[in-house]
Amino acid sequence: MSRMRNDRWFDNDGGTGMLMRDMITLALLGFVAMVILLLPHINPPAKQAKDDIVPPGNVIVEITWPDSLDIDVDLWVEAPGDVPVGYSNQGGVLFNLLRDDLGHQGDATNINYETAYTRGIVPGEYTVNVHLFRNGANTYPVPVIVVLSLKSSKEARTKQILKTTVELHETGEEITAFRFSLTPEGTLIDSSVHSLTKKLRSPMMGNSRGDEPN
Ligand SMILES: [Ca+2]
Ligand SMILES: [Ca+2]
Repeated sequence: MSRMRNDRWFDNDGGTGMLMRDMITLALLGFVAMVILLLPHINPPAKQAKDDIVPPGNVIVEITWPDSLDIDVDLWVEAPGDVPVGYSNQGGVLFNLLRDDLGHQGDATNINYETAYTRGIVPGEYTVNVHLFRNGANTYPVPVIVVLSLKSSKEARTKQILKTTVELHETGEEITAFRFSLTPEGTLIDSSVHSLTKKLRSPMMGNSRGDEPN
């Protein structure tokens, strides 16, 4: 009788089975704890990669010119029914200029880059101009690469649709890089693209940052 009670309450293998169960339980708890600790780190890389490819804006215009040159080029854009947007008027109804790049002045890096973008798309004709404000490098001509990208809806991917290079030959020169029309759905009308000159800067602006005529 006494032997039966012992068999009931105590392992017959001298405690080895209980030890194994404890070790397995501890291993499982350790594994679960490790998974819980790692969970926050599993998804962010994919999410971050997705965020990285979504620039702001729906109609995006970018200009670049040689980083090595201390030259102040200006981007001027005009949306349908809106006022021209450039260094002296950096926000319209549709377009915003992100920053007036002054060449090497006031830059933390030597990048020479200006960008303007819309919030939303309205149908009609858009104009993109570049203007040579100051040439501290005294090097001519100044090549300026102009790129137009479109993001036709919140869900759509941003696509580069136009690219050209224009050359500026003197201070004060303003060149129309391209004019183009978009449909209400935000689609480029291929036959609408041309570069007939349309001045966007006011003739009264002169060539000073204070918008005073020379
Ligand atoms: Ca500029
Ligand atoms: Ca710069």
